[in-house]
Amino acid sequence: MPAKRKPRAAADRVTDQASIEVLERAEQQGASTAFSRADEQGHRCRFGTSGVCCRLCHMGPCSITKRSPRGVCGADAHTSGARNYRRAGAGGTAAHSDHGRHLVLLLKRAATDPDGPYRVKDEQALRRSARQWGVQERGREPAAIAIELADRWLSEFSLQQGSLETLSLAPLPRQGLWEQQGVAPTGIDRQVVECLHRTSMGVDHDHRSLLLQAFRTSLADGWGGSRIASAVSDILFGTPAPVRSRANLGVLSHDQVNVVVHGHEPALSEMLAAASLDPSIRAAAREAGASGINLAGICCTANEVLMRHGIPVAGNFMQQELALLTGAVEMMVTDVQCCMPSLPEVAAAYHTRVVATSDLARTVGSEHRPFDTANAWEAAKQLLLDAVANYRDRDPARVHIPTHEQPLVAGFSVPTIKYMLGGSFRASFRPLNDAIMQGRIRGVVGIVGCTNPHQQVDAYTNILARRLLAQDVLLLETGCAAIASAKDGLLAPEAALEVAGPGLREVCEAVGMPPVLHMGSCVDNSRLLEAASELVWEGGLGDDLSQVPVVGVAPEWMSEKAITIGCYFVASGIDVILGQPFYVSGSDNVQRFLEHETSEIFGASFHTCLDPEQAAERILELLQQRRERLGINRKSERKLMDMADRRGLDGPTTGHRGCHPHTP
Ligand code: SF4
Ligand code: MSK
Repeated sequence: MPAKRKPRAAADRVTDQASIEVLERAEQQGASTAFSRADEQGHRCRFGTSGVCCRLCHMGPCSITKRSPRGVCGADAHTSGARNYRRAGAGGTAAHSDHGRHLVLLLKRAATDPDGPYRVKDEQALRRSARQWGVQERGREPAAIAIELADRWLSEFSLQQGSLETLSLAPLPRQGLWEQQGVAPTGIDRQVVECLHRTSMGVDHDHRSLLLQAFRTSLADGWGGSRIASAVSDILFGTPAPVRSRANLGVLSHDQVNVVVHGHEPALSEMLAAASLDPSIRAAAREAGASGINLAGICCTANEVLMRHGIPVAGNFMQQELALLTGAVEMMVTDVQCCMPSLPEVAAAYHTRVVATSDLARTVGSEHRPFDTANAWEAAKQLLLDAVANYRDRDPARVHIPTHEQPLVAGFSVPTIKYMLGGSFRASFRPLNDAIMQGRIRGVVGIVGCTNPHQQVDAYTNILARRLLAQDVLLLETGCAAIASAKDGLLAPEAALEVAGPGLREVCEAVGMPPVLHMGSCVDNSRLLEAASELVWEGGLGDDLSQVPVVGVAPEWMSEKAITIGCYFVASGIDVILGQPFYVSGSDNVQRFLEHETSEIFGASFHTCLDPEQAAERILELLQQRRERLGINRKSERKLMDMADRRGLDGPTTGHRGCHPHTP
């Protein structure tokens, strides 16, 4: 048994004052949290963290060490490390892509049942997707387009041969590279199944072959399942546009019924957002003695309803238990992914009800009320009425809501960014490309991913974000990392502009764009690929994603989904910085492949930087290297470009919009 670690003080576990307050109280009360359990777990098992523990068959488990360098079957550390890595990546692809599948099925249901609770909310988004995926849209009714598109997308999951159609949304040179390297994925489901098959006992043992399959499967998610999920969400619920809101535990209310949505899939939370405005529900809340209903979110369900409705965010991943520990939550509604099994136990100390609403996700101790999209409206209203009824059981003496919250602006989809940069008639990335070429902006960095109790929550993300902004780097953020920045005040445009370097500030002020753009949930990392592709098509920054000055960072990741996201970024040609290492250190071959050989294959690789300052340095180096290769390594004076200049950008090495066959 590993020795317990000395418990860390609340201020060493979390960064923001709201979380420190709640955690200190929880510790005084002896409440168990993921923080205390991480300490109780002690030092993490070195077989597990180095990737050399194999449990794939019942001749094992085998621990591969210097003294016993092979498992019972003969698998060495390289086979074991690569198999474990690939299985984790398959889990990530399965999670995000299944989210996408559920949404496609919902789109089909909405299109075929005009009297049902869901409908196409954003016809422009539908027609945009139709053009991108090559579905005839002119002269057709939205329902017909939606049905054909949904069928097209469903076949991306079940495709048995040939490459995914959605790969055609990537720049052409990248598509060619994937074909040439044999990593262009076929059907999303088939990729996941193949991962499980190839990693079962006695099948694929070559670490290169195993790892290439990991990248292939991840591409099926990033350009397939996740990209489809974001597209359908926009069609059904609206393309995000800038919206003001607030973040941190202070958004919970003393005098309203607090309902917290948590998880990932937006189908129910969208209905809850609508139902929370229903006069009958608000009247019920008043009758119960509350002044209204306060809907708030945790994790990526929070990001979904924030992006489209401005619903406030109570917190990110490591704040899910803390929200309950305020004693002020009437109901937490969970769907799938990142919802800790500890929630019902934490809630049991208060009046809080935890309701699990997905058939996929039961948790012992929570109420299981699977949600049927056919009567979504009634289900959402009933959940809110039950939360209202629970308000009377709140014990004000046990409530502690921290006062801390931060204002924010979120809601930056790619069409919105284009609109901000160019207006409705000339929506384009041109001003951003020009600013990067002139050196006013050094590059673009995507900060994504989770929070992790083994790190001081949010600290890495926030230190890094501030360093990069000061160095004129534009930040695109998603998931729990975006919530970390929100709590740090960096999603308030005025505050972020104060931190930004002079070049970035000048550009952002000129075009009216904040320097940190919250682009959505972790499934919306596909939007970062979309934005990077726009930089390529706009011209002047190379003709492939491996050339544009863009880097991805997962500072405090913990989920298998982060492995998948990292892999599809790297396979797309975007370097990725990890704040937490992969569990592969037991195999130098696997490590070398991920950190070096990928560079030769994809033009990008993984870089582990445990320290945010070191990460900032590495990122600036990587951006600089790309700038040097593009020949834009010097800051130039601003020059307004005329048509002749712009035509000059369409040379053979600059890339142009024509690279993308379906670009509208
Ligand atoms: Fe051991 Fe091989 Fe079985 Fe893994 S697959 S548990 S290394 S015998
Ligand atoms: S919720 S996967 S903790 S980002 Fe998407 Fe946050 Fe990571 Fe879950």
